[in-house]
Amino acid sequence: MDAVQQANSGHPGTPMAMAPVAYALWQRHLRFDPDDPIWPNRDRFVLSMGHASMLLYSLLHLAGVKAVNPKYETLGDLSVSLDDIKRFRQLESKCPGHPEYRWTSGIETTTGPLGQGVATSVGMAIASKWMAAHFNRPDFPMFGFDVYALAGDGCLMEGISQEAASLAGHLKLDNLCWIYDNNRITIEGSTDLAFSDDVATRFIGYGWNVTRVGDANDLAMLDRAFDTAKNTTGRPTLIIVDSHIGYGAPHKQDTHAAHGEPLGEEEIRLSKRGYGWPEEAKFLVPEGVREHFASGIGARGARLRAEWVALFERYRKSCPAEADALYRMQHRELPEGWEKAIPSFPADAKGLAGRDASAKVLNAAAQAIPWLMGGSADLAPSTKTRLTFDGAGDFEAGYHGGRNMHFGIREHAMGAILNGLSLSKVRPYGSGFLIFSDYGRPAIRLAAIMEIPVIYVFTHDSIGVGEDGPTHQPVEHLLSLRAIPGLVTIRPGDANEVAEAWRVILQFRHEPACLILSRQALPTLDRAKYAPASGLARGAYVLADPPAGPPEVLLLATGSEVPLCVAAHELLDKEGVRSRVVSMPSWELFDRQDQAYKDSVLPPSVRARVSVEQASTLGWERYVGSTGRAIGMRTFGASAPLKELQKKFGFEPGRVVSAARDQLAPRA
Ligand SMILES: Cc1ncc(C[n+]2csc(CCOP(=O)(O)OP(=O)(O)O)c2C)c(N)n1
Ligand SMILES: [Mg+2]
Repeated sequence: MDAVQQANSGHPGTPMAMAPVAYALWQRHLRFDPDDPIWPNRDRFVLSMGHASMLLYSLLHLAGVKAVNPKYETLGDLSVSLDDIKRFRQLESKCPGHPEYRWTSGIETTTGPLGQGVATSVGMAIASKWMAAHFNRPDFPMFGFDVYALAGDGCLMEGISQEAASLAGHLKLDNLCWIYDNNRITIEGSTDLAFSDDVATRFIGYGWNVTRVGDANDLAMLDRAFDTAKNTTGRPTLIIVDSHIGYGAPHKQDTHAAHGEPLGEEEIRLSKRGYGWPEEAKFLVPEGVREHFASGIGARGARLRAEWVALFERYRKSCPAEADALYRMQHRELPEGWEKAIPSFPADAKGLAGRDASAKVLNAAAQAIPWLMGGSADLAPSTKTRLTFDGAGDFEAGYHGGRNMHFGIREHAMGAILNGLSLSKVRPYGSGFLIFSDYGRPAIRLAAIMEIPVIYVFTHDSIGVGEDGPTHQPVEHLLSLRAIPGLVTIRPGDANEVAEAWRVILQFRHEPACLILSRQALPTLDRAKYAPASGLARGAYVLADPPAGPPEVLLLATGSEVPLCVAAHELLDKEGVRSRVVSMPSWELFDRQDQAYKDSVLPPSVRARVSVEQASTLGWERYVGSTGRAIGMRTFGASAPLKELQKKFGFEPGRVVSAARDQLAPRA
């Protein structure tokens, strides 16, 4: 109440109502050591209703959770000090408006967009099961953590939570527990306005165990519910808790006024009076409270972590290879020599599709990196992301050791689950058609905010899809992914660029990436004739130059348009026009290069420039300049065989040649 009042902004009602629920869970059940909030086998707590962030900041403070630095060390500082709480929602405070992973230690995932947290928790529960299957040995139970997520009406209304709950039930994730704050209030007022689901029946239908606590202040019943969750096997648990938003605020309890604005000084005073709390004291932590937490969650967590660390020491001796893998995985490192697995492809005019080249690279890399796992939203036969080698297996209800995930047709939940896997340090990839990246975009955006190395493989990358037509042909998607800060997009132009793209992406530790691949075959360029594909690492590189003399026109392309520009380049050469082909698979990687490199690829003196990409042209002016020419898509595509579409939309060498000539013509 005090923090929200002081910030003059925030959400007091739900932290007030949920405090006993969070208390019961943290103090009596959660296996979490405040002294080491990144201990690998800790239970996870996700505040899916991120607007109730003050609840989480209060817990982190009162439990004495320590800050972790980027080198994964705890140096003794509190993650959230009382001063941070006093500076709730202010610049640089460890208590921003919504909980932010990587910014405040002890926060397991960034939440705020409703539904993301619960869906992410499913990924964490999957990770726990997978790591148990992969690392545990007789006498060595290295993994087996539980995952708890607190969710409100909003989370349960959102489609993503329904996708995620459906999959969690199907996978029988009995290490997962969602707590539903059934306060029947959202921003506009009562849930009577828009929500009359029978939530219990719905979750029973998903295959969950459902239990109820009729009063959020009933610690004994909460205890029983958490015990039930822990003892339930073969299905996740939903605990429906009836609560009163703004509990104890005499005029605002049970109203939407308690949701998202300060209570006001007078209402706070009256609430404190009702609680038997000193009315005038602000930010008061009474004597003994911190000690109380230390003797509960603190003592339990310290004991469990010490046991785990001792176990790990013995594991290191008995199972050194597994212990090494576990350590590397936790530190986002790769196994020694993994790079040797990356194949290269011989020149081949017929070539192969981006997705087929990727299948080969992914399968090779996954054999070298045992904790690389993922799957597709029911499109693996098309995205070619299935791991096909012996022992890869499927992650299923009956077998949690498989590495092929089947997300079902649930792109949005897939995105959040990938985030949950990555936050648990498994290396995840997910795949689908580029067109459906929109269905998972909010989760992709969160991966970028959290700076976690999730990998997306998006195939069927353009009108190159052909006959499926405009509903399946991405136009604006590439640009819209490029617009997400921190997300690296790579659209390789041939099989060797695909291999180099994987090499680059797999080394990322703090950034998500989208690999954008063609459905159709692309020629594998002769790298004896053209520059090596390793240039991809710098985002853009000179692929081909005129046989003699400096280039007078630059042809910039990505993906399937690289071979198109190579063909145009050869035609121009016959006409005596000196063109340079720049393969530019990644804007983001190129933008990171120093000016000298950028100028060496795109010499500022050469203003005649043509970009070619089967996608929205928006943004290419950054590279072709205001006088350059961007060839791309300005409308939706159409349903026809690829060849006809290339003709209709003008992706033919002749068009590039004439655009290059236009660029060189003297301007009026
Ligand atoms: C995806 C998404 N849509 C909308 C919002 C804006 N929003 C924040 S809280 C909220 C109402 C949430 O209601 P509920 O989950 O019941 O929380 P309570 O009011 O009970 O705290 C809304 C619509 C959001 N954060 N995320
Ligand atoms: Mg509510």
